[in-house]
Amino acid sequence: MEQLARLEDLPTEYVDTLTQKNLVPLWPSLRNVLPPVKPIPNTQATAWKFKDIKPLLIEAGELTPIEKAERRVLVLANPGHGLENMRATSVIYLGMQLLLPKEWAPAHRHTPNAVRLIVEGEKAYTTVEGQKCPMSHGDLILTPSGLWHEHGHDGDEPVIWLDVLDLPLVYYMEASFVEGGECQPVVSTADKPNYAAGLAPVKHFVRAENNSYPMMRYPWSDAKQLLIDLAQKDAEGPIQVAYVNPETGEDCQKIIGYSALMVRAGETVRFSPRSAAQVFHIIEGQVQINIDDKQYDLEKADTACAPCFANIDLINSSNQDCFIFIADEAPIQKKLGLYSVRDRA
Ligand code: 1HN
Repeated sequence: MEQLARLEDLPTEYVDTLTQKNLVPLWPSLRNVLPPVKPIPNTQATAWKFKDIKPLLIEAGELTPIEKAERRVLVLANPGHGLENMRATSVIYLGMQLLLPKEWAPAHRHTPNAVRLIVEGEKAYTTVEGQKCPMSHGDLILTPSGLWHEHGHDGDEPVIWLDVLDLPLVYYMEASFVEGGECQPVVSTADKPNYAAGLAPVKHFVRAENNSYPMMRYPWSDAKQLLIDLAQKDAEGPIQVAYVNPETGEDCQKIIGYSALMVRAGETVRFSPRSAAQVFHIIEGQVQINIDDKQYDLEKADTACAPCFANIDLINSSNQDCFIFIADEAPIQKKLGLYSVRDRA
């Protein structure tokens, strides 16, 4: 492609006049906003070790009472976006949250969608629109856009979880805001439908918009068992299951996709380059992740992110199966017609 003229090639006076009139010449920036062949991501391959995060999070628990934090979180920030912008990718926010015994993180609702993936500890819970969801290791709990949620803790050890939000995108769209409230009344969940039965209600009246989130808590024990069953049937990998809305079979949230991947002992999973950036969080086991020319050894509770169109290998050279939680930007990219997958170089 032709090299285009630079800003410095224009007379300073002319550029100054443009600036005064709120005008900008396109051609010096055209190759930046439309790079040839593939995007030039700000997102850098980055890994965060839980053994680095945990002591700092526990220290945050000593330094800042929950009343002064509301949510006691250390954000996993990608240096390629500038740490202060609190992004793991251009769409995905990641944070590790600490709740100490008897603490309570008050109810609020906001426009960004969130999920929690429980990392450590027992007997904390998230209440979503009155539905109390117990938190155990590896469980996924949804708090979709606009739904009230709060966290409490009845146990006697610290509880830590990974928050994943579409905050960077929603904030960029100038659509991010919160409303605060009081404690929510807890409603009974006894009459909640059991979607594990493989049945869903037939909708006799088509609603203008189906905005429902029928399932808020995805227990890890169920997801893990499904992966193990699939692995027994399928000699060829990769063994991966998506967290879906059980009524529609679609992605469980609208912007970020969530899935669980099993990398069996001795197995290597090679991902084709794709337009959506991805986040990997180790639920159980250990794995080496190669993201283009970077290599990280990930253990339980470690987290890494990979930019768009990266060549990604997950190598499990241990003798234990590895289970990985994945968040990616595919749902929003598919809705916008931007999603693509390429062959490995
Ligand atoms: C939020 O609501 C929570 O409810 C955690 O636990 C992290 C980060 C940004 C915006 C809202 C929570 C958050 C958040």
